Amino acid sequence: MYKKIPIIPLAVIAVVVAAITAAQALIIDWLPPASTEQAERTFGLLWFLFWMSAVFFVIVTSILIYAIWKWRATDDDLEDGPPTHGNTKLEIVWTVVPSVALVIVAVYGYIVLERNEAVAADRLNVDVYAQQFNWTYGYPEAGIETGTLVVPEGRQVQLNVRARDVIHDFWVPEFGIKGDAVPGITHTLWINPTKTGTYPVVCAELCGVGHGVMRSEVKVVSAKEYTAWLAKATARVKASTAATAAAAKLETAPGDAEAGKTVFEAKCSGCHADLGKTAGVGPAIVGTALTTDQIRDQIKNGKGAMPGGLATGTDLANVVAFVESIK
Ligand code: HEC
Ligand SMILES: [Cu+2]
Repeated sequence: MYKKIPIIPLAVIAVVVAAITAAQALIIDWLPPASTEQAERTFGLLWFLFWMSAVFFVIVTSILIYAIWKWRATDDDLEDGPPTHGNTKLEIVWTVVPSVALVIVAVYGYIVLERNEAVAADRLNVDVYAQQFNWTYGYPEAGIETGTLVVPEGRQVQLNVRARDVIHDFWVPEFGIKGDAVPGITHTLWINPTKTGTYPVVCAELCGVGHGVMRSEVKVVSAKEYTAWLAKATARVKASTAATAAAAKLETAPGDAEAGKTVFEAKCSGCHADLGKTAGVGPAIVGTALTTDQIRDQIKNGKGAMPGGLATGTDLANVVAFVESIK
């Protein structure tokens, strides 16, 4: 009833199909170089899945090609095929083989997931903030924020991915990780960088008109370089915080109305005529209902047609004192 298996033609077809399958897999550079332990494991699993599928693909495709070529019905053949009953042996084989294959893949996949998400006690915590259309990175232990993600090689990094507006997706192809940034949710990812270098951070979730340019960079540096970078970044943030605090202190210190008058004549008289007594481009200031804080805020930040930043520091404190003195 069954024809003998045509071993030789089938083998020839299989060799050709296998060669084409292997060539497209090997010639094209499908994956970026893995630069974390997670990427090494994930890419390994991916290739294992591919080669396993390739084996089945070659078997099925070769039989299909042979059947189409050899057993094709002629144009005038309108008969039904001969009725055949199932083949128990064959059915057992095509049930057991895929089942075993699936179990192998499931176990391998589980092992990769388990190892990729094994949390190290000495891990470095970094907050990743996605926002239309850029990325910011916070180092909670150091209290700083940066625009480029810098992480040390050889130490686990925990990325706490969050969104400040809409849904984004944090993706570093070389790291082999990708995670949605969803408002209200913290998505945790772990990486163990193994290769120093600079890699792209890509937003992988359509998030608005600027989505295509929502890129950033991550630098993997040696542990020593990381410590040096962190110290420098922390010092810079401290210095600018101190400068801002010092400026705020100057602005809010009690001002000298007499010195403020000079500032007013130089910076304000163009719009507030007659030392603020009558209206020019701006209204008369004498008798203003604004509080001291409101006056300071108005001069600092501007309002309507009045530009901000005309007086800063001690000048600001003095001109506020002057406006107060003519209230
Ligand atoms: C370019 C013109 C211009 C200059 C220069 C300018 N102002 Fe004004 N100022 C305005 C205008 C216009 C308003 C009204 C703004 C509004 O409420 O929309 C205003 C409003 C104010 C008010 C609020 C008055 C009120 O009662 O609401 C104060 C106080 C004031 N100016 C102080 C100053 C001081 C002090 C300076 C100098 C450091 C200054 N302005 C320089 C145009 C100017
Ligand atoms: Cu996006």
